[in-house]
Amino acid sequence: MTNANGLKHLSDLDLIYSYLVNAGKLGDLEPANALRCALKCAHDAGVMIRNNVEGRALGSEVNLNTKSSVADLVTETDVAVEKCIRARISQTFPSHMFVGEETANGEISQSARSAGFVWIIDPIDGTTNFVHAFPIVTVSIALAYKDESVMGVVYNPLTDEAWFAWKGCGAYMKRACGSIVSIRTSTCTSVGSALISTGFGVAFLRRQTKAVSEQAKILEIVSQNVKVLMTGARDIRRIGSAACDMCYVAMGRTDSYFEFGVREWDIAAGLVILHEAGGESSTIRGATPYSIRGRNVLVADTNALRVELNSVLREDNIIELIEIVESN
Ligand code: LIP
Repeated sequence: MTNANGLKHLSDLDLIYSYLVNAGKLGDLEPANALRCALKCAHDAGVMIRNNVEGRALGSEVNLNTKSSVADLVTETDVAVEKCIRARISQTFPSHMFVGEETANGEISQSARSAGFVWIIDPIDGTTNFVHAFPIVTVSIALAYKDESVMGVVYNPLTDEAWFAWKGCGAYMKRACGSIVSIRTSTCTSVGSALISTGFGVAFLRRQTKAVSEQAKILEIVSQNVKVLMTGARDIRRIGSAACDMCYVAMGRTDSYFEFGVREWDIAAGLVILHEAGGESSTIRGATPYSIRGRNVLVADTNALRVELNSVLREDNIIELIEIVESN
């Protein structure tokens, strides 16, 4: 059964249990209840996002603000979507905690993270795309238990494509037509045959700060890596949503993705989906396992491609440079 928007209400389908056949209870949490809640939140958030974009075609405006720089955008819809998701989750799971880009980006203590459930939310990943109605806009919802990510849900309401995974149970995609399929990464093993996506970190490169030399160094490293791929890879893509980048690698649409400056909410859900689809992750210079609170990420379909990229891409001390820029 599909609704008018083409998104199967998985919560209405027994199918959901078939995706979680290997998932045991976590504390008092039934995985199916968490996944059903996340998919319903993603679907309802998608309606808010799609209505806003379609409303602009009829003349309504997008209410736009900036955060850390003129390139770091936030809209009323970002905040409204995150509040809506948090309210629904809190209603179902009142003891659970949140990390969210717009309303919950303060620190949660390590002891709290290690003890319970934390939902990690990016209400609109690809806000610049959303503002421009460029159709790569995703809602990203992850769940971590005792500081280990166990569930990821990513939904693009503008293409009506959704991806979801539960640790140990595989990764799946709900296609625009409504069918649900299991997904696996591609089998590319060399940079020369790879389609690779990345981001340029314009949000911190465009900050008005005194750390001009650090910004110049970041720009040099980012540009150097793009140059290496322009001559070495089959081609490069920049789609503007880290969560979607991760899902594209998970389903084999691209072979690898890397970016400096990502945040936990950008990648937490996509990382579960990518790993369940057989993908590999590390920092850009190869440190593994990748921590979702890191600031630079590289994911690939195979270990061979990841290792080759680790050897040709520069990372230098970019995290320190980002922290200097962000603290100025
Ligand atoms: C976006 C990331 C993307 C990055 C953008 C932006 P947001 O997140 O998903 O990878 O390149 O600059 O940070 O801010 O739209 O949620």
